[in-house]
Amino acid sequence: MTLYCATTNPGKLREFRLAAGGSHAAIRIEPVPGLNVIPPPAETGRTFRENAVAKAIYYSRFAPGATFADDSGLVVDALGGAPGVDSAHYAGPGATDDDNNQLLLERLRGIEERAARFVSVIALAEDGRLIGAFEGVVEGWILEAPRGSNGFGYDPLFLYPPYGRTLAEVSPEEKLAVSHRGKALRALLEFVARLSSPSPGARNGG
Ligand code: ITT
Repeated sequence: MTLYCATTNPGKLREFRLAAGGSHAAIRIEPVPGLNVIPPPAETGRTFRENAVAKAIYYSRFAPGATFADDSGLVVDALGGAPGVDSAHYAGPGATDDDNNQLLLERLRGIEERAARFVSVIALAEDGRLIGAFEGVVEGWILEAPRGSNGFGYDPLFLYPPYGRTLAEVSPEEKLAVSHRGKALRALLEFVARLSSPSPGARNGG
């Protein structure tokens, strides 16, 4: 079956496709048709869940089948949870990943307590109705300078302690195995696989 993916972020799309190509190869992930000409919805929610649900419901009206959206970001304890739902535009409208990373380093200058986590909520909707929402979290530590060139966003500053490397220094497969998005997406794919396989009762004719 095909799941339509509503993201304008190429880094997210690469990770979704990589995940679907693994243990759930029967589920294809395609971008929502014409996504680049659909006006994006305002992301006004105060939580990742609110924004993910709003995006999935909105974009599902433009897609021919079940559609999912991810709302995600970086939560830094010492900054009271910032950048949080503002992660994509932390340094202002039109900010690049570099701009956001620079601002994060400035805000954390001189601060020793640098615990942080990435959070992803993936919501699934069809025809404007919510079907489910799935959350994933990965705990880490913000470095004082970027390391690595894989991934996207805040990955070069996000040390994943069990690897001893940032998420920009590991392979896409290594990132997906432990990341917030990998966890949320695996929950989504397992949910969809269960929905689309016949129940044991139905298989036995009962
Ligand atoms: P869509 O809404 O179109 O999916 P977006 O990039 O605007 O794209 P969000 O509003 O969810 O998506 O913002 C997510 C931001 O959080 C993203 O732009 C990065 O700055 C950061 N982020 C999320 N996941 C990340 C990851 O795996 N690695 C690094 N940064 C991440």
